[in-house]
Amino acid sequence: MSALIPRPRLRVAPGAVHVPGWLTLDEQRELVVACRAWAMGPVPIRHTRLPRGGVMSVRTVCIGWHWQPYRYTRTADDVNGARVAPFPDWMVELGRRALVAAYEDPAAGDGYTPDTALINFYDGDARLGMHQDKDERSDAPVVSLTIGDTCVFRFGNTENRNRPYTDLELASGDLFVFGGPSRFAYHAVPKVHPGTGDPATGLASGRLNITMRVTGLDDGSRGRAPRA
Ligand SMILES: O=C(O)CCC(=O)C(=O)O
Repeated sequence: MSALIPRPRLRVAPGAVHVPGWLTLDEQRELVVACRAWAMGPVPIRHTRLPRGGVMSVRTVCIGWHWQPYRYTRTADDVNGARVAPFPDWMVELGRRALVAAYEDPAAGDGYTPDTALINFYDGDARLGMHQDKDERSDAPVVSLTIGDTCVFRFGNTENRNRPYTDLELASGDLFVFGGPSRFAYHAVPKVHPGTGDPATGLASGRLNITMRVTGLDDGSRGRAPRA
């Protein structure tokens, strides 16, 4: 008989915390249903085109605000011009609960109001290179949720794409939060392990990742703006 090896909660760097198995199976199922609907529209999930002509291997759909390199807009001008689906209140609540769990502080979620989420789908070959999440005007934490296949998640430093970095595995139901001194750390997904997810989540294959963020934008704002 095989025993499940418990995976401990890990503070990877100041402000960066991995909480394994945070989402229940029911929560994962509900998120899969919601993400599947968002992937259909009003803006369909797509491979993001990069300014130099490359195409990302990950497929992405956004809610709240649409991200394209390297700005947020309400309408998906690089896809079909439609306004993205609104960011639901239940997801704001989920984001707040995530901060409480990650920082083990009942007040950690107070005032946290994420207004965008990038929903990434990785098939077995998809990867994401080292990058910073820096198109937001806010330094509020990023809340990242994994459903489906396990991946290698590389969490680096705030200076450059190189070492030092830590490689860890994010499995279905895991939460990863990066805020505070780690908010602008470089990070990447160099590998997904196909076939490691549990189809009971509703995801037969691949990896779903949801990153909630605070853009710091309002409807009067467009494009990249310097952080305060
Ligand atoms: O898939 C992940 O775990 C990371 C996603 C990410 O880095 C991003 O959307 O910017």
